Amino acid sequence: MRLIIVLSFVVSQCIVSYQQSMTRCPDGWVYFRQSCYQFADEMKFSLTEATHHCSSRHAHLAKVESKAEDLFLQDFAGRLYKHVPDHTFANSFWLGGTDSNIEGIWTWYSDDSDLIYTSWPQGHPGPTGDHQDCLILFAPNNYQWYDFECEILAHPLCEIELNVEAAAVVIG
Ligand SMILES: [Ca+2]
Ligand SMILES: [Ca+2]
Repeated sequence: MRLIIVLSFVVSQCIVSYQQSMTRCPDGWVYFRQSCYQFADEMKFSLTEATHHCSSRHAHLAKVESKAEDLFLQDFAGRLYKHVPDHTFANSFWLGGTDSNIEGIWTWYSDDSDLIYTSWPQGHPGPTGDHQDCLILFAPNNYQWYDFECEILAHPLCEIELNVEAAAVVIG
């Protein structure tokens, strides 16, 4: 009985500390409006690999829900720009949007929700049936949203939404 009580205490403390760890950003991540972001510009992955990279850090590829978030991500990605000759995707970042389930219907990987906010430039997303089913911040065009093949190599842009309620408890 005593062992069970001790074990449940340990488990509950682990859960509490995990929730509390999500009230602030991991080291090296960037904070903006209740979310943490990792611009993994030292890595280049296909969409599938980038998704795994983020989930292994309890995160997901970034889900862009507002103009403010969009501009923040574009601006920060732009500051990381490095000159790499003749490499189209050298500085581009994966976001977590896709129309691989139903061509032309874009959803977010993280929760399967539809894209409410979008900032596609003129001409994007491209015509349906073109196999360009994944979403990147495209460096050569000022980090605007572009749809590309999911197999190209780009940097993962991971996001963790902070646990605001837990943060309020910790702060309170
Ligand atoms: Ca977001
Ligand atoms: Ca498509």
